[in-house]
Amino acid sequence: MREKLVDGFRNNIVVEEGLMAHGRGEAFDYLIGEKTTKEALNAMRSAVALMLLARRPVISVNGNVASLCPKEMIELAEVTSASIEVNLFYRTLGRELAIEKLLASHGAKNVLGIGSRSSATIPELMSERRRVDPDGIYAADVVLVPLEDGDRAEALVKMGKKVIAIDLNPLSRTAQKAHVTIVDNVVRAMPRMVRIAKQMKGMKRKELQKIVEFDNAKNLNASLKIILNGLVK
Ligand code: PTJ
Repeated sequence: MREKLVDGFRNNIVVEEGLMAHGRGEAFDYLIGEKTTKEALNAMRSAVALMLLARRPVISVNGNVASLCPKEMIELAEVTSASIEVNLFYRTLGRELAIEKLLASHGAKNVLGIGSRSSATIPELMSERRRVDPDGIYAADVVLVPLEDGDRAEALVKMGKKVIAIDLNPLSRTAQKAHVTIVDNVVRAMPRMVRIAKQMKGMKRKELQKIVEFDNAKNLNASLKIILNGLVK
């Protein structure tokens, strides 16, 4: 993972802050035992059901996600019929184009959010992440935001979108504000979600609606307990 991120950094895909964010994630990953927990799996099931039920699901991609798991992320988009949008906190056109090229080399066809395509604005958000694609995040009903900063997760919720987060820190603002939070490493969560999506794809909407039902606060507390127990042990 570190090598992929350093490569991404050298190729203008990952930013310095992304390397730091990874270090924070690693610390939490050690504490949850570097494995997918039952709680994370429950959250993934609810998240995938939400995506399959959505009218316009979108996966938001930043530098870290593009470097760590491009293939699996594209596969998840395909299975759930989601759009892929590049949306960067530290936005530069050069980085957007580098990420678009990387995703295209893994088979992504129509990557949203590049350059002037991001002409819509998320209200109340000051960072560069406020600029979004009118055909992507702006119009989405469900947005998957792996490895996110808290402000935008909160702003998307305020816009009435269902937000799914993948974040190793159950206490982060993103984790706390999202409707469904998967406390797991993005490199384990993405392929697992692909498998779950393939299994669920044939299910009736009613069955999926039952799976969507999910208590995020309860699940986050359970994830936090795993971390605390890890520390005690
Ligand atoms: O590529 P950009 O310009 O959009 O910038 C991306 C970063 C990651 C720098 C930006 O979104 C950012 O600053 O994010 P934060 O606020 O540092 O939040 C990142 C969160 O992801 C933290 O809570 C980390 O614990 C968590 N995290 C880090 N690595 C992983 C992770 N969660 C899941 N899987 C990981 N591999």
